[in-house]
Amino acid sequence: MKIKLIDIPKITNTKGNIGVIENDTIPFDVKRVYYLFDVPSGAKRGGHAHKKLKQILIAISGSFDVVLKDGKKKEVVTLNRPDKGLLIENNIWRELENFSSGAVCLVLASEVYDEEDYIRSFKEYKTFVSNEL
Ligand code: T46
Repeated sequence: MKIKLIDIPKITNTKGNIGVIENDTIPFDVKRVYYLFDVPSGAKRGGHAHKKLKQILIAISGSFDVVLKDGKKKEVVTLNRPDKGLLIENNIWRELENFSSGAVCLVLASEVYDEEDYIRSFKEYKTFVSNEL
């Protein structure tokens, strides 16, 4: 599985930095932005795949691990920098865990929220991707 980390352009300054995301920074048009915050210690998020949705995850603050599965392989990516975005394509299973205290996960999404786009059972996901191949 190819892990795609996107460099988010930044404007650095001794008074603090600015990260800037514009149309050409990411490979899709953003239709929704949401963020995970106040995640309790030990909590796990995700545990699903999307049929169509693509997303970029950014650790705006703190850190967390993203476990990615494509039905064959598993990869773990630690996000801990606000200038790196992890691209998660459609049809990829994801789990988020090991959130640090105060971690904030910003998500840029290619689609509006649609529960019909979720595959929330790993068994169903395995069947779905094997039919896609
Ligand atoms: C993902 C990871 C990183 C909405 O109504 N609108 C929204 O835009 C979102 C994201 C969620 N919801 C509702 C759906 C559920 O009733 O909020 C509830 C919790 O959602 P979920 O269990 O999907 O949350 P996470 O943190 O496990 O997953 C979310 C995204 O849903 C998912 O696409 O990749 O963050």
